[in-house]
Amino acid sequence: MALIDLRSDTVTRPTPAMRAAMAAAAVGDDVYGEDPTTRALEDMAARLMGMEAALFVPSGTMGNQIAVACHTNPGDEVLLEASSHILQVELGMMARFSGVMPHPLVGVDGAFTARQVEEAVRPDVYYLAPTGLVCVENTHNAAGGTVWPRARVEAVVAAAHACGVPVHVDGARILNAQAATGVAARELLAGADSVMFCLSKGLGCPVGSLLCGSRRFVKSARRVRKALGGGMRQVGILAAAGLYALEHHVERLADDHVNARVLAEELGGLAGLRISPPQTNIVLLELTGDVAAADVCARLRARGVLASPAGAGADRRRIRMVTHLDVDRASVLRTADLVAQELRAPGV
Ligand code: TLP
Repeated sequence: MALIDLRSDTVTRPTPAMRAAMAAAAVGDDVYGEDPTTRALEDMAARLMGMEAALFVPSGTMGNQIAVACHTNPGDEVLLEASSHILQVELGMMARFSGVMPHPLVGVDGAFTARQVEEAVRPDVYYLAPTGLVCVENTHNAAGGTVWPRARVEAVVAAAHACGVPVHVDGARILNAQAATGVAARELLAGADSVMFCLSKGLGCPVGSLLCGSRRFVKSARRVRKALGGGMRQVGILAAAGLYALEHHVERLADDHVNARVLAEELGGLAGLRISPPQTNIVLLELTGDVAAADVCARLRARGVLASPAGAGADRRRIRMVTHLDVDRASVLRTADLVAQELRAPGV
């Protein structure tokens, strides 16, 4: 039985053409700055994001945490959305590694407002922790792959900058936001100071993310990456996958969005399920009956479909399904069919 893996867009495997590009990559020692393929990827990423420079990092988590470390001083507060990846799924590393304190803002569909930023930034009073950074997550994972409208990012950036506070964008899936809106990623950043985006999600690479910002920022980011043990040597093998993906896998992200919409539409009428139309490639299924997400996921697994329970608590009622390169229309239709069967099954 061929598995349909909808747990995440991180599960993609490199295509034969991507593997061929990796095998053919020119390499050198990147810690000496001598890996031409990595240089080419970093240049391309910086151009794509409208930034001066970029740094190849092993993961989105490392990219985000380096950004937090470079933008802040220990003791600072960081304004970020309450269910954001940096706060919820990065092991509390902002506190442990950078010594900063999260100041969560509750957003709607993962987006907070400029007003919330203005109200949360600490005044310059000697006994208050200074606000060191604002983080925006676009698309917002836990909210269901929702897109921050450009105007909202622009207003948040303006509010932060008016207080002298930089803005970092966790753009793990910013190219999905680009595909969904038709607005270039560099425009969606709306003057933010740094962005991290992932190659190993919808773009289908085996490893890697890019952290982009000013030349000065990337210079300090490179030092922090090395301090974390993230200096890599003949990493052009991986960078070649990134170059290949940026050339061949960006446009097709729109296909994943169509598949996500089809999945949501097919499931739409089912009793016991509530679904909002997905904006990008993440579909959140909310179970309205008495059944736990883990039970439904276990039943689906037995029938060859992998999906993840989402949200907080042991009796979670939400299931996340993510479309990607390795999921075609037929798989999505089969999934919808199996979910319908399982929700109608006795005991559900
Ligand atoms: N997200 C993963 C899991 O960690 C939840 C997933 O399957 O969606 N920012 C955002 C918005 C992310 O969704 C992720 C990964 C990261 C950062 C971290 O990237 P990695 O996994 O490369 O460290």
